[in-house]
Amino acid sequence: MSNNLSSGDYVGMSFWLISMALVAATAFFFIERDRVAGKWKTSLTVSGLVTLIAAVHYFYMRDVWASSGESPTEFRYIDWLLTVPLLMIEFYLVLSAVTKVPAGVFWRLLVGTVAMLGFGYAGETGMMNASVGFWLAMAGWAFILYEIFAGEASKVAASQATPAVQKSYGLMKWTVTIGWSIYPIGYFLGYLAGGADAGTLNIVYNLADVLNKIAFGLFIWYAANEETAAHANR
Ligand SMILES: *C/C=C(C)/C=C/C=C(C)/C=C/C1=C(C)CCCC1(C)C
Repeated sequence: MSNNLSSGDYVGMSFWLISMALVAATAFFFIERDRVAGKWKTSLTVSGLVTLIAAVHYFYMRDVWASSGESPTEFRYIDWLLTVPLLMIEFYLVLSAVTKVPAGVFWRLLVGTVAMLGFGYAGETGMMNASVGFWLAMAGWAFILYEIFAGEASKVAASQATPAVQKSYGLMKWTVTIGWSIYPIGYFLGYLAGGADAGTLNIVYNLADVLNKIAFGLFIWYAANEETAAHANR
């Protein structure tokens, strides 16, 4: 058993690279928080918390991988359990920075996220039949997608958000659709379609996290900047 990276362990290296990118992103979001208008600070704090929580998990995940060559499923799910609800709540925060948003939006996003992850974990660890867990988790994801594409959140965004917020909302929404689809595909291949190569799966998850955690935060940072500049008295 070794906790070091061996040359040629590209999966281990991707864990290490992403860990560092997450640390840097955390510093960036926390420093930039100082520069944006007051009502944007919470969104940037949450972006920084997401990358901070993920960075710490990545250090541990890399160790699991480097020492055993196994997928760090437990750490991934604990990371998701903390970061995914925070990412979802960003939709509420971003809209709240420019308009009044009904509390139901916040709760529906949270409930959909928790259901998605809870059923996914139950299915993946054998507490529940793997396909039943998968489909229930998919229903949780569909519920979230409905809210942000056609539900109250989307209506608030379309009718009351500024152009910069609409742009960032759109990018966030497509990230949750396309970027997030990587995880159920991985689950499907790994548990329902006869198994996937653990190394490939981990590299794909690691790259997906760059989009879903770091780029997602940058989309919010973009709106925060535009709105801060638009309201600056110069
Ligand atoms: C930063 C980490 C993120 C954004 C992780 C997101 C994870 C998901 C969207 C997982 C979704 C799942 C399904 C939709 C069905 C199968 C079970 C899951 C939990 C893999």
